[in-house]
Amino acid sequence: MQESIYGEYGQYLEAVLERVKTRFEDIDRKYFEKKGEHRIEHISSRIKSEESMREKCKRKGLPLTPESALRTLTDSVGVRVVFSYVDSIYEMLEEIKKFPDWRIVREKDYIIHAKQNGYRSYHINVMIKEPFPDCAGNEQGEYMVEIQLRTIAMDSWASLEHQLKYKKNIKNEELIVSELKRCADELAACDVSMQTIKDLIDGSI
Ligand code: 0O2
Repeated sequence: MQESIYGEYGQYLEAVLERVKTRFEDIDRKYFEKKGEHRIEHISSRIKSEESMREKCKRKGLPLTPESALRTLTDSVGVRVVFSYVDSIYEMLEEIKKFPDWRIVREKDYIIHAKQNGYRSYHINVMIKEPFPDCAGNEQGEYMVEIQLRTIAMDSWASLEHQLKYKKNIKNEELIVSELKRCADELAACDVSMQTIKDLIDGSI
């Protein structure tokens, strides 16, 4: 049998993922206790499959080793946090920046700088201190996690666009690309309106 690209460290990835999810759930629970409402709508997560990680390493010209999969590439563990309102994303970011055991190594604001196809989301890649050994030889290891912060609207667009991308033999591709972009921009406008409605209800504007 082929050896795992994650080596012996693959056994810790599920625990890393669970600890990240718990961190967000705890923050949201505390927020609910204080304000009586949730900011997080839902959380989804995945460990990148062996196949997908091998393919990505090859595509990037990296050797198929745990070091490439767990340190050079930063998305072996992925957590997607979906919020009801845009402002909550930036509030959560400020909180994340204060965690003493998390260090942001890469940050991409695809909300202010949406991708050309209309994709919106805030991506951060964090290095997290964990109570497990890592492939760099540390007993108290460091693991990379990609966190995507989005609204419900951004998430629904990305899910549908992802499904459509894998459909074969698409006719009128140009039209579909421009329609998808139009939908993304309309949803972004809705996000702004929903935020304004919330702020009006809260009396903050
Ligand atoms: P999965 O299974 O979702 O993880 P890469 O593109 O991975 O070589 P990079 O710089 O890490 O390089 O990519 P980026 O743009 O920071 O983030 C990649 C991830 O963001 C993707 O993961 C998607 O989850 C999401 N994403 C980025 N662009 C789009 C897009 O145009 N549409 C959709 N639906 N999702 C997007 P993976 O690896 O594709 O898969």
